Amino acid sequence: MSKRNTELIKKENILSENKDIDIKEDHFKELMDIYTSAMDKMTMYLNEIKRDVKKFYDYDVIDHISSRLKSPESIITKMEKKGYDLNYKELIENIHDVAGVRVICPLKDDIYKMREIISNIDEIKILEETDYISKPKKSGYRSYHMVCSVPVEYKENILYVNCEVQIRTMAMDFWATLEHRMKYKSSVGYSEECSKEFIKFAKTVASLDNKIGKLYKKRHGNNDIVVLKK
Ligand code: 0O2
Repeated sequence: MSKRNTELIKKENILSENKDIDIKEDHFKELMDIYTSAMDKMTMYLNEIKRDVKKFYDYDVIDHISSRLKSPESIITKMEKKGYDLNYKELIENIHDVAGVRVICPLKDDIYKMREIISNIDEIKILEETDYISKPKKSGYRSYHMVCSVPVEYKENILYVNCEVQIRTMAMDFWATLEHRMKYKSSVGYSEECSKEFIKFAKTVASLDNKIGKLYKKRHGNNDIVVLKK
């Protein structure tokens, strides 16, 4: 359990320890507002990075940024699937992707540059990192995931709120978006054969990312972006 997350629980009596979740009540909406603020704050930092790198290096390390708040149904489904009690304490402590921000980069190397830049932002604490690029999921899914703790002003307090940042290339995003729609979150059953097809597509995408990366380096050299302290 992150210490920062505990602060979110303690400071807010709305999130009293074992109160059961009711997605229709104001407590839940208030909590979602807090997560929305974290998501917006993270997006703001990322937009600043995008702008600064463009300004100083004339380089687009980020193609685009998107964000989403996990739907109440998806939160409950995930908690049930993972066997958590449906109360606020369990939600805040264990579900790290309620606030989610996605960073889409042109090249695979950009992902690791972004990771470094994000970890140098003083206000942000990295709680967890998963490199699904060097170690893809069984499905073929590739992305770099970071669970960040983001400071958010709330009723004259500073709360530290978790926000998941997913960093991936445009090619990885193409695969993940379609696989998410067609298979990962689809209610339509998928055959073993189709799953194997998706794994093959993921390998094609990975190879494409590597080839484009090599070609870029050959023509433009390394992009030595010096990590700026924010
Ligand atoms: P939503 O609410 O639909 O946007 P998990 O491994 O999923 O049981 P965990 O430990 O939270 O749970 O994993 P992680 O690393 O946070 O991954 C969860 C998110 O990663 C998913 O969010 C997807 O966005 C993405 N993801 C993970 N695996 C796959 C995959 O096989 N295919 C695709 N397309 N995306 C994946 P949700 O659940 O979609 O959240």
